[in-house]
Amino acid sequence: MYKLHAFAQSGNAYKVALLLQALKLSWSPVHLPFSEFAGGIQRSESWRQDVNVMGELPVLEVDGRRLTQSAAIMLFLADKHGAYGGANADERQEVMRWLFFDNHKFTSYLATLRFMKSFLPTEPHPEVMKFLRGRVDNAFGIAEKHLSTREYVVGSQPTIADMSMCGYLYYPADESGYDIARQYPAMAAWLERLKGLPGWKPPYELLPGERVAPKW
Ligand SMILES: N[C@@H](CCC(=O)N[C@@H](CS)C(=O)NCC(=O)O)C(=O)O
Repeated sequence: MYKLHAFAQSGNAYKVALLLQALKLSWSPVHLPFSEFAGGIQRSESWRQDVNVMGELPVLEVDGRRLTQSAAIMLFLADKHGAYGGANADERQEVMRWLFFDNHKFTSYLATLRFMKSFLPTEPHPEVMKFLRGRVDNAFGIAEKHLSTREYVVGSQPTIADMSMCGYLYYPADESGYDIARQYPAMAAWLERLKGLPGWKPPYELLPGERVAPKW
């Protein structure tokens, strides 16, 4: 039985939950309430010592170990269960390439922008938001072009690269300000295809915790 430390607002935790579902594994969430996360509990010395020295979710508990970093967790699960890691060595290399792109450029700017727009206690500075939108537009443009000629990010079947890149894309449009269905048709079609993954559910149904109305 896997235990996933998570809350519904965490797209990074959602990535791992999607893979656990797709692999049809038995798992249960360990809920960190979003109010505690927003209050910064993950930055405390005790939380870092007890849960994750990097001060982040997701954390996956398995066989007495605590695995962290969604991409590393997904690579571990794909290897262990022999699925979604790419059909051969070339695809595996491509999966890694897109995972790194996702973590550095695709998820990170989008997640930061969404967090600032929806959850910051004080109104974010317009210039900061403009900068982040520029970075997101750039990353989305790359994904849109890539997906306009193919069904999945790597190869002809879904992989963990898809599950990583879609992690923040099923949240309601008002949380990030991006309406993907309207603005990015190839990405929108790809997101519809990924709903066919075994056990797929949107984040607020798959992970524990309530929606919080966007603040800004
Ligand atoms: N690269 C990490 C990013 C994890 C991450 O940033 N998680 C957020 C929650 S979605 C977090 O715990 N942030 C804590 C903080 O920045 O203080 C991953 O993919 O697991």
